[in-house]
Amino acid sequence: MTTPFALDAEQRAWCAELRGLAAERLRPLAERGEPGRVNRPLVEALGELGLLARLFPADAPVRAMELCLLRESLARECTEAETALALQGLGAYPVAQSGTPAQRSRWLPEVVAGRAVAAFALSEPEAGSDAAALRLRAEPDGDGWRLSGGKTWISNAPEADLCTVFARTGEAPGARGVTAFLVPGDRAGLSGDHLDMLSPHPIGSLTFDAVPVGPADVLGEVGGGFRVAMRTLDLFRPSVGAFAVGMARSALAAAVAHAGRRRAFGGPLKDLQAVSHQLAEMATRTEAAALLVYAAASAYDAGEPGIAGRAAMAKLLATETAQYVVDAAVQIHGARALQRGHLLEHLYREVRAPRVYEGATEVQRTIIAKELYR
Ligand code: COS
Repeated sequence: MTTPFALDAEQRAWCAELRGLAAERLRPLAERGEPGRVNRPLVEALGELGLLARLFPADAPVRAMELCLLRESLARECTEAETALALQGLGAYPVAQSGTPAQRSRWLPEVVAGRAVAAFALSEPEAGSDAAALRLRAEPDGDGWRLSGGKTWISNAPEADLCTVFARTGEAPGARGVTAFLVPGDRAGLSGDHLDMLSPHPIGSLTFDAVPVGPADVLGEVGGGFRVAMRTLDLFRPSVGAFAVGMARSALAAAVAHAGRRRAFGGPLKDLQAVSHQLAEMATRTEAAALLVYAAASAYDAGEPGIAGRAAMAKLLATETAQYVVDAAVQIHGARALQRGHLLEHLYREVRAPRVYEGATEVQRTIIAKELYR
């Protein structure tokens, strides 16, 4: 039986299989990709290996626990593969969640095959944490609208084949006037640029120059877009935590191996209590983060109440924990971990962004506090 407290034998075997696939099949493809650009062979491999199909099963809802185990396991061996999978999920989940049968049948099989690359376009230059302040205009035009304005820090932009775009359709203030649209990447008037980040990542900005959208492009209801975004984030936030747990486990394993091998002051580093206690703390906090992630994901799948708060707690604790664990692993390794190309040098750059994206740590605290007073 699956409990939030322990993975069952089948889950553990699947995680081991995923780590093997990540190390042997996906890592070589990731290494051949161009940093900062969508790696299409990698996304296609996620399709061919059936991993995207596990994310979007044909006749069943998306399972948070499945998503978390995928992300944690891939992250252990190949963060690029993890991220490519996660972005397909984030960009296309609003279609799975709120799309019409026509939208779903047009796009989901392509996403699952790894042939269509998806993006989730919520953030704007003037609206990040305060997502309801978004300004992208959807101005009425015939029976549809024209989108004008910009989005930024959009993963997979500007190369994505389909974008879930949140725009302001009405005069209603804040969250009320927002509508979600499914915009194909080749729609006239849509362009964009790449952004260069601390850790190379396919990410960019989108510019909308009177991009036409019609009723058939609406995801969910007109004026209901903010809920589409928030419900998507409720599913994905625990899984950002799972990504962080995967990185923490990888850093911890490297630190344990190094401290067992490296000699200083007449013995292995692990015999220094300063080091062994640090490893013990890293292991304990990683385990706590993993348990909170599994608990939030299990609660999501069981349809329990208070999901937004539990998702926020899981993301908050796991991403902050991973930052600590990776930093501590660097300290145990010393200068070698700072050398370009070292696993920990990579993780040190990679671990920073999850504390910011899909709601910064401070936003998660706001969500948790709001639920305390609900
Ligand atoms: N599920 C369903 N509906 C939700 C929801 C959820 N999890 N969270 C909020 N809503 C609804 C509310 O019920 C409310 O609807 P009504 O007006 O009908 O009552 C509406 O959305 C607005 O909610 P709220 O007032 O809580 O919104 P705020 O403007 O205060 O913003 C936060 C809430 C801060 C949580 C939101 O702006 C946020 O998540 N910010 C971070 C954005 C982010 O993660 N960006 C990353 C993009 S992807 S990298």
